[in-house]
Amino acid sequence: MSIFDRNRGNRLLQHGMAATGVLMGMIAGMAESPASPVLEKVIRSGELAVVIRYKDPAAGDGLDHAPRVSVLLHGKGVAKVAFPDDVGIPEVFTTEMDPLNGYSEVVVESYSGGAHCCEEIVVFSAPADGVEKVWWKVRLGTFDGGARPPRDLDGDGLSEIMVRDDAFYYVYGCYACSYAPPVILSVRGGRKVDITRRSSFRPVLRREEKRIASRMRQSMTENGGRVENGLLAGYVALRFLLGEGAEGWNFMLKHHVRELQAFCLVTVRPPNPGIDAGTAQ
Ligand SMILES: [Ca+2]
Repeated sequence: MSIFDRNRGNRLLQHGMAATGVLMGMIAGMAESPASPVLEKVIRSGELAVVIRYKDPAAGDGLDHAPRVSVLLHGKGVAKVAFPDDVGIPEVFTTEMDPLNGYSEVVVESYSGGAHCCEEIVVFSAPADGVEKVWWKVRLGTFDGGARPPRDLDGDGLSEIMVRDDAFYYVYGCYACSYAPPVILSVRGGRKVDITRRSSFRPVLRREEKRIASRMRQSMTENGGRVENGLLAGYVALRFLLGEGAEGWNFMLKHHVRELQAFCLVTVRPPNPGIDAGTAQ
């Protein structure tokens, strides 16, 4: 080994020892870091109290603690849920969704972090036949995007939650060039119900139709009179929801892009045996 190599070797050794020292210091520091406190937020609504327990997401161990939500009626616990895979503070809404019991529903929404997915939505609902019983925990599912506060979409005094049919993303086109039709959800008697097709929501679907029609006109301008297939698929589904599936299907036949758009697609299971599915790239 030359003098240069020996010096270089000594420098590397010194750097290595220094780095090891820093690493050991970091480990010691981590070991000495006190656990961050579990924080508590209480939301009161009439006879209900909703307790949210979480850690500050910015704390060193903030992501190691599953956020938890408990519902108390007259001070007694009637429902609880934990989100072991999620981060941050769950959002809570109390609102009337199911007219068959005497209490507001408690809607809890928790986010997993990451792009697009997932917002998990859980609804707690009182059984109609007993005020002190354990409440039903109705899982509406996990959805693309952020929180969706429940709203009364048809003016009947009951709130609904509008999500999107995420199955339409990445199947016929990339995320940004796809349209996912709406799904309007509620709860009845402890069960999740899809009430999108109710006549009272037709104005909501018509507004959606106008919105997607505008996007499709822009797509036709950019694609020589053709509409991106990711938009068309959701549009056809929306027309089916309106009871106008044949019209939507015929529009698709006239305007779809003939060539396979393989960018960012995913493999999907065919809805019926014997029908070919799209292919992933
Ligand atoms: Ca309503």
